Amino acid sequence: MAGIDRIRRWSGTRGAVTAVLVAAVGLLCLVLLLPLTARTQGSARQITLVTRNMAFYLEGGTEPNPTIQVRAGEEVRFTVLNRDPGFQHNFSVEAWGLETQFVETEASTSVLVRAPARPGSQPYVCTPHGKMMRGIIEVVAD
Ligand SMILES: [Cu+2]
Repeated sequence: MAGIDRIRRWSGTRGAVTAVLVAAVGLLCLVLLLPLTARTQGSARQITLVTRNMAFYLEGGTEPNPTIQVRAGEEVRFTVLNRDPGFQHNFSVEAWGLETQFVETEASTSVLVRAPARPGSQPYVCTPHGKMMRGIIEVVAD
C-alpha cells in the first residue's frame, strides 16, 4: 500500500512538472513567435534617417532635420544610416527613453519602438551633435 502511495505521489509530482514544462515551452513559443509575426505582418512603420553634412534627412528627402510625424501608439522601426564621412552619429529621443547606438560611416543601426500613447512634440537629436542635428518628432492622435 505504501508503495502504491509513493508511486501515486511520484506521478503526481511528475504531472505537475510536465504541466510546468508545457506551460514554459508554450510561453517561450509565444515570446519567440510574437515578434516574428509582427515582423512578417510588417506592422511596424519603417522610418529611415540618413545622416550627412551633420544633419538628419528622411530617405530621399532634401530637408535637413525634418519634423517626423508618427501616430500615437504606433510601432516604428527607426533606422539610422550614416553617410557622413568621418563622423559617428546616433538618434535619440530623450523624452521617449530612446537612444540608438553610435553608427560608423556607411553603417546603419535599427531600433524598434512604440510611439507614446499621448500626442505631443519632442526634440530628437544626435547626442554628440545636438546643436546641429536636432529636429522635432510629433506624435499625432491615431
Ligand atoms: Cu552626430
